Amino acid sequence: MSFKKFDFEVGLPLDRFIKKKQDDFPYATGELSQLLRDIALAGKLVNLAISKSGLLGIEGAMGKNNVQGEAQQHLDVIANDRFINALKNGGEVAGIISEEEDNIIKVNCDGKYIVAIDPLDGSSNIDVNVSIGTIFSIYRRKSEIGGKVTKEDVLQSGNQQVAAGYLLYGSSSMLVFTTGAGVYGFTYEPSIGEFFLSHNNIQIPEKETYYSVNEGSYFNFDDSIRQYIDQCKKSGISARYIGSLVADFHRNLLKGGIYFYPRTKSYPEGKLRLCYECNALAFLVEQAGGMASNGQQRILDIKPESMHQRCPMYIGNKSMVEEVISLINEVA
Ligand code: AHM
Ligand code: MG
Repeated sequence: MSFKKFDFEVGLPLDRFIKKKQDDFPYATGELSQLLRDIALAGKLVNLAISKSGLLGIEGAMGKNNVQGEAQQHLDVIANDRFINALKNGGEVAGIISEEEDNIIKVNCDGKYIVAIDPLDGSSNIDVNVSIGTIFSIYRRKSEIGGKVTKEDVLQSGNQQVAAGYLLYGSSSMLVFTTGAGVYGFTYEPSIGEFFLSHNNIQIPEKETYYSVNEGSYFNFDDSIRQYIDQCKKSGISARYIGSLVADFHRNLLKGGIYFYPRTKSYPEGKLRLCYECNALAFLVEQAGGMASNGQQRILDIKPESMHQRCPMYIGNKSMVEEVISLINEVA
């Protein structure tokens, strides 16, 4: 399926954008538009919680009380609750899978959509004021409306996504998403509580600006990956690694580069989760003219076998992803 890409006026509020673009959405019934609004609303609430976390004492470990004697909650638990509640209240969603929950969350048997979400990604950065994010994928359900959500509904390949995106909680907070017709970025204006279009039809630059990988694991990577890293260094490509997938991905999407999390000795399948981390970013990067692979095949074509399955990921500029894949094949 391919849809027309449009250039919109920068500064357009998210709601107006969604309304204008509705005709371009697959299944233009308005429900997907509403679902995106629900996600944006939960994103605002999470943004608020993050910006106050130091004051409210919710950034620390659970089991302690905050300064007001209230039980503290981890921000990732808060984020999970905010998104689940927003999606429950919205009514468009039949089922959710979340990094924070072992099982499928059954929401509304009359809902048409399935959401896969990592409510707050970048756990090592949550407590230290470094950018973190939310990642989401939206699918049409496969089972009949009115019935129970099935495994088949939640274990769809990434190429079945009807929309996907992320929220980045950083120096500015942003919502970036695609519905299969280009990638659009909205910056949050907290004083009036609105997202405005700031990044129109994002395309990843061809320039190989950055490589992003946790080099602390260098000696735990396969030879091919070590060779690729050495090659990046010899070419003088700058290294950038935050350890927050959304922030690392967002920077490379705007500046050009590759992010990768290969298999390691501790993570033989890689660390990242296919259903609610890799697929959404793979959809976005392809829409932006880039590429995402697990080293063997296109991320979007992998058929998930379980909800929390992990997968190696190489994502970013086509030229860089192709180069690392060819080394993986050569050295294997
Ligand atoms: P999380 O879902 O527990 O936060 O783990 C995913 C995160 C990604 O945001 C990040 O890219 C990666 O883990 C960093 O891992 P590492 O610390 O091993 O480099
Ligand atoms: Mg995560």
